[in-house]
Amino acid sequence: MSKLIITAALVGAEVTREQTPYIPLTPAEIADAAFDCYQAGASIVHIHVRDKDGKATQDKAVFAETIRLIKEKCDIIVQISTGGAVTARIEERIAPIGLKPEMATLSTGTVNFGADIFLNTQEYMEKIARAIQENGVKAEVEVFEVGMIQNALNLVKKGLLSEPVHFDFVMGVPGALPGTPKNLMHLIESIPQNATWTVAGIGRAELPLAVMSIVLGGHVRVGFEDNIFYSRGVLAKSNAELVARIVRIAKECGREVATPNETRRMLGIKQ
Ligand code: KMH
Ligand code: ZN
Repeated sequence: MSKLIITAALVGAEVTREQTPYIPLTPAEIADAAFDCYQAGASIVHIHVRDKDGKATQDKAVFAETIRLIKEKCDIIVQISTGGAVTARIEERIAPIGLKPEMATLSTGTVNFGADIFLNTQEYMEKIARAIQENGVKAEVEVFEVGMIQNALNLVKKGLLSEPVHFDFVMGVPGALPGTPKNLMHLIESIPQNATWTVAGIGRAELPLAVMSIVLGGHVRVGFEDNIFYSRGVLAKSNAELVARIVRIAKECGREVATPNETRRMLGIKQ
């Protein structure tokens, strides 16, 4: 089995200080959290950024500052969100790809997102995929529903997405695919043989799906974007605490954890 790639989704667009006082919001806080996760064993950070009021923004300058502060501390791979918040316009979502981060997300379909709609029309998907390709960035395809796999493969056929494709199965978003073992097996069986995959279980689905992925040869995403609890009713004190638990479980299962450079080689990322 390959080494385990751990992604820390540090902040997201939706989680608030009222929900957890531990969420990093400013560029400096996000960079500190990234460094702590790097030391704990994460090789990728998936980042969103917030404005001065703590609201989600796709402001390129805030992304630039955050990436600069992270890179000052460590060589963890930075993956920027092109999803942003459900309210973000397509131009705003695309803007930070111009910073040429090592990775960026690409959501390949529209989905209910709690009480909202996360809109990813064919036009949006193609615009984001093209920007990712033109900037030499490695895409991580965000899959919230099974049909999104086919949409991604259609982008491959159109020459807008390179193979091997790296998928992130985001499972358990209210209104979308539930985070069950059976659903995860179906997603794994639905992607091409040469693809790589990671799983981001939302809320209480985070830990069981991560454990499944460790033993099945997939990769794992944890962090406050997806889940703020360490155990039932107990808030995690940091993103790194969630990463450290995955490292311990992986080691117990005999799965080694990948460094950032090993992850770059596995995903074909040019530094
Ligand atoms: N915040 C969600 C609406 C991504 O980062 O690419 C979208 C999201 C996906 O988080
Ligand atoms: Zn995200």
